[in-house]
Amino acid sequence: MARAPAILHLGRLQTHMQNLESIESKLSRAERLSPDDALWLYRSAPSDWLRLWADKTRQRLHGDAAFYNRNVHFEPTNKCIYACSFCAFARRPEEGPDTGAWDHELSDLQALLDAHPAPALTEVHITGGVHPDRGVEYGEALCSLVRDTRPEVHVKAFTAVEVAYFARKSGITVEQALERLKTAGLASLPGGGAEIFDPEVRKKIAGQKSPAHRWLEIHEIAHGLGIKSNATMLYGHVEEHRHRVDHMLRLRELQDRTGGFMAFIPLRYRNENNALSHLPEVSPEEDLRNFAVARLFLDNIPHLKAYWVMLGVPQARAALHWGVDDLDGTVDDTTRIYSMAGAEEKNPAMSSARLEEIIRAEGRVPMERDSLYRQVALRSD
Ligand code: V47
Ligand code: SF4
Repeated sequence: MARAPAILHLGRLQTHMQNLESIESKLSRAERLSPDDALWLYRSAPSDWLRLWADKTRQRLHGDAAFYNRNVHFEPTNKCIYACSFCAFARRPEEGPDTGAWDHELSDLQALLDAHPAPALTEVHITGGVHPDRGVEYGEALCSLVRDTRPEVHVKAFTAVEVAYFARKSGITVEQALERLKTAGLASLPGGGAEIFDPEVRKKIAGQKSPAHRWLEIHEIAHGLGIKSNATMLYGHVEEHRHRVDHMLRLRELQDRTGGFMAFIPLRYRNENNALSHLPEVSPEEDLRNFAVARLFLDNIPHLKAYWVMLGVPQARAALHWGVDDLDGTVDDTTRIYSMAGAEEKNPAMSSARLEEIIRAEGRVPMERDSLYRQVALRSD
């Protein structure tokens, strides 16, 4: 009687070691991991081992470089026809400023640009709620304002969810909408709106908005038009590890076809002021493990970004040792999506000097990049 548990324990230990060795052997040959491997990593890989292999993989891809850029966000409106249960940012379209709803004018974008004269800025990231009255013409107006007044600034704008609505509202195809936006100055798509692709989970957290296949299709169309993009994953709410693996697998498959994704950005669910506030947030360790699994599984998306605005600076710094090579940018206190949902950074802003100092303190070489990850010529602030 007493021996059975010991034998079982030994058997489990052997299986554990075999899995570890098999995955290690794949990683040492830079061979692709299977979805089962990724699931096993989430559930069973020792944290020290995960960190080590994610770091080695990052080093193989990028050496000592850690990237950042000079960017601001413009959130044109937080009025939204959808009501994602994790979202603390959106307001109903009929709500007024007394509830915290806003609706900016084009002149507000101009004022933001004027407040950041060259060379303070290489990118403006534009995203917001899905406003019922706004079609592609509005998106074009925002893009062309940047193109006409600040041609050196890259416009990364509109999630696939916003693009889908622009097309629907204007009675055109997504391809036509993206072509028009590109002509107006759109240069890349941000990674938002992906959430979790699994239909059951998506129904619970973002049931009304574009389904997974639509998000992926819009990015595929964008890539076909020469518009690069990013991809996010909102995790740590009601999903399970298998849903994260499924999410990353769908991205990996699309990337095999197009090569259009530049960066993957895991976004840890923050639980303040939304309909899922009863859910706890994942621990900092789970957060770091998630970065590591992403680095190891997504072998064809070059960059892994720790969005410091969402994570807080200490956790973003730690993530640099778990596979991350990019910290996003200076931001300069221009986004509210995360502070409204409980992120530590209430007025997120960092100078490029501070970003560089942080990167150096973690033993890495700071590399200012443009939005397509080309190195920006060195210059002083
Ligand atoms: O899609 C909203 C997320 C995303 C919460 O492409 C939340 O470089 C956690 O995609 N807890 C939009 N996350 C932001 C985004 C992004 C951010 C930074 C860089 C890039 C890039 C893209 O924000 C949404 C959603 O997944 N989000 N609410 C929340 N409570
Ligand atoms: Fe609207 Fe985006 Fe918030 Fe969903 S996450 S409610 S689409 S602003």
